[in-house]
Amino acid sequence: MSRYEEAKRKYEALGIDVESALQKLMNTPVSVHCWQGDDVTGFENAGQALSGGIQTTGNYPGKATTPKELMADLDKAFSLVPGKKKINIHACYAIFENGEFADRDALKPCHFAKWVEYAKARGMGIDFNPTYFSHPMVKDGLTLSSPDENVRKFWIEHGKRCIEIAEYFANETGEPCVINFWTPDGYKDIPADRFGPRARFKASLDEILSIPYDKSKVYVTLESKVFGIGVESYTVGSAEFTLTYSTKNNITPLMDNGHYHPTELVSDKVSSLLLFNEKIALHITRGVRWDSDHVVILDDETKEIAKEIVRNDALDRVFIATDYFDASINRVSAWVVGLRNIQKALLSALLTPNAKFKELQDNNDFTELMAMQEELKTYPFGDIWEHYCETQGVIAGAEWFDEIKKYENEVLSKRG
Ligand code: RNT
Ligand code: ZN
Repeated sequence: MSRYEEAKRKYEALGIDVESALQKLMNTPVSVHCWQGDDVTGFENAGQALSGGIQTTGNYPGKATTPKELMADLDKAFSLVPGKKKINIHACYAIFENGEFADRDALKPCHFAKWVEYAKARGMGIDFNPTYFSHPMVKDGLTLSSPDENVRKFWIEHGKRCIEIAEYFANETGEPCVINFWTPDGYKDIPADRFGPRARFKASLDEILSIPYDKSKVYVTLESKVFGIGVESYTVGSAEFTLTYSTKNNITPLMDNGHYHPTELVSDKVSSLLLFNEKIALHITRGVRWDSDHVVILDDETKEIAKEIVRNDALDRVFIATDYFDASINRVSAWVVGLRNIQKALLSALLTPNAKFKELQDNNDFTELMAMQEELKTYPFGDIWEHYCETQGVIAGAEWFDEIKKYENEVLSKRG
């Protein structure tokens, strides 16, 4: 009997249907953030530093600086990760040709035709993000909540243009497009008026969402945040604001697990949001003491988030996306490690006797629940994982890293 067969029997003895777990996993899309590949730089070449209170640290050689390089790096990463993927891009990754340029308030679908071509050739959908940072029209750290009407107008227009582009992605790829709104708006120090900026943000969002779009193809999500670098005291798009706005306006709330106070856990929030929303969205990341966007590892919180999705039968109600950026290590490897870990976390949740565990909880049998949960941790998960990778045509074991070394030698190290 193969190691897989043996492992499968063990899980089956717990009442788990392993084949169906693998089937579910391979059909669950994970939206892969393109911005890990170039430290959130994009292609506008406007010489703008990364702003918005987010930061990449590190200077590992080989960063992608052209669409061609970024796409090649994405391909390398995709080849080492099992499961269904979508590609998640930001507006600042527009691809201009023949010396053409369009500012953020004038972006058109044609500026993303190359991404559509890329996605179609790989049978992938595309998710999208308007870019409300790294731009001279971010005035005093503000965009949609700015007291300056011209600033607000510019960014409202950007939002509208991006919704149009999102619909174009959905139409072209045949897969719905999740478009996430996140703005860095906030203040470094204690504000004198908290209400005004939020009222302006609300009005700006209302205006953006007033344009017609096909809600069966375009899912608008709104991401909250607690603070950013240089924006420590007040964030306009706080958790209360974005949750209430999303629910009231029938859009989708997005939680990034780096965007809460360190003892707050997104895994605990998923169930509440699922009760009140048809769909919810996640940015999976790893904050180390702050919203540092370290590479996702197979830690307890990542596994707990996966459990909440799986045991609430919500794999088709949660838009799962990655969002981290580490410039201190090989960027392709960073993608692969984080994405494999999300697959592993989901698989591990799928290989859990969730119904049985719920029953133990409801019967107040916390002794057995603890004993069983701890026993499960040393079940032969790795054998199922390896089998899953093999069926997906992806290197199962640590040898995937040889591919990274090869790619670094042959491609990344040759970049200026
Ligand atoms: C920032 C948010 C946001 C960005 C991306 C680049 O704190 O997490 O999602 O990381 O839009
Ligand atoms: Zn995020």
